[in-house]
Amino acid sequence: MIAATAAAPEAAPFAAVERELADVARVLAALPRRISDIPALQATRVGRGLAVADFDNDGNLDVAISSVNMKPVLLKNQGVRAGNWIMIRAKGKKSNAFGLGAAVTLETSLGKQVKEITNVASYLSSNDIRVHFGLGAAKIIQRIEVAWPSGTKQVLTNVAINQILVIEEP
Ligand SMILES: [Ca+2]
Repeated sequence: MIAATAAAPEAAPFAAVERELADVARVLAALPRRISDIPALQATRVGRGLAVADFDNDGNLDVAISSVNMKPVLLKNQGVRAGNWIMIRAKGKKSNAFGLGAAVTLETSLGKQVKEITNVASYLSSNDIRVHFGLGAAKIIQRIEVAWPSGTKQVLTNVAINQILVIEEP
């Protein structure tokens, strides 16, 4: 007879994504009822480029839109912040100066997130070269690993939240 053993609980692979989606839902719930209620979006325009960046370094991502024959629009995100955050600016030495192509893996008590540093955006636009992570209710970042394009791996531990962190390639 084979004794039954309790299976180890599987880590919820999408728990971090579900938490991030819940954060987005909370932010959306705080927005005006319809997107067309936002004054800056009431004008008819032929939009071309769109770039996402934290223009005022407050931890909320903002949006800039360029249009044909019209002044560009900057939509400053003044919504309710649903949680903690960190933004990371990678400075390469052996790799490119902006760290483009580096993979950043971040671990908190709420789970793991991975993002690539890229500035790819829409037509003739460039997003913030700093990578933004939403952290929800996490109070500290237990581990950050940067896999640089050069092949170098760098690890930081016990990193403070709600900051813009510059990480230089060793
Ligand atoms: Ca902002």
